Amino acid sequence: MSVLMIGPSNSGKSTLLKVLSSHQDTNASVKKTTAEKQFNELPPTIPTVGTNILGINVGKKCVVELRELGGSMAPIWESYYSQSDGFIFVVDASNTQQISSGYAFLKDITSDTQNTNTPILVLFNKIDIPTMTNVNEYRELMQLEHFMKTVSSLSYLDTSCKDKSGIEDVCKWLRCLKDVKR
Ligand SMILES: Nc1nc2c(ncn2[C@@H]2O[C@H](COP(=O)(O)OP(=O)(O)OP(=O)(O)O)[C@@H](O)[C@H]2O)c(=O)[nH]1
Ligand SMILES: [Mg+2]
Repeated sequence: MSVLMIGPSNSGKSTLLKVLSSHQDTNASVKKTTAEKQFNELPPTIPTVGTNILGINVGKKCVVELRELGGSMAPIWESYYSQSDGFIFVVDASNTQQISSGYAFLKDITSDTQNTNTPILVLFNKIDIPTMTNVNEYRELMQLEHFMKTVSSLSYLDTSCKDKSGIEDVCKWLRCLKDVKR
């Protein structure tokens, strides 16, 4: 199974991949460094030109391949839609300047008929950063309610790669994906 991870540049997709990878290792009893444990350090990343891929074990003999495409590659995201069994769409909830591009990208994804039955998880990331606009207002401005009414397979979570909130719920969503009939 393959999940496409897309969203505006700098929203935290590569970071999330690394966090999910280490979350998986932690569950497999690989020891975390003291810095990781004590300071909630973010793993280093650079803007993605091309793709990053991570395999996540979601059950016996079942691996989900998570494929990140950088925000700068938005013009070609579409060419990966047909190979995808799910989408994780990441926005930076601390950056109100991303609301309109987030809305426009999500509209493109949901209005493409190839994606009608494909589950979409929208992540409001970086909720550890204090902002003037809270995450509920951000959702309203992005018209998420409208998307949820029109696309039944769309859900959302609030996440932080820094303090790891929501990360286990992302893993749960990935585990449930294998049971979804498309
Ligand atoms: N505070 C905070 N910073 C984050 C979080 N997630 C990512 N970042 C930071 O956001 C910046 C961009 O992260 P990336 O993961 O490279 O962003 P990206 O979405 O992969 O960007 P592109 O590949 O260019 O599309 C980095 O400085 C990260 O450390 C988070 O949850 N909280
Ligand atoms: Mg990236």
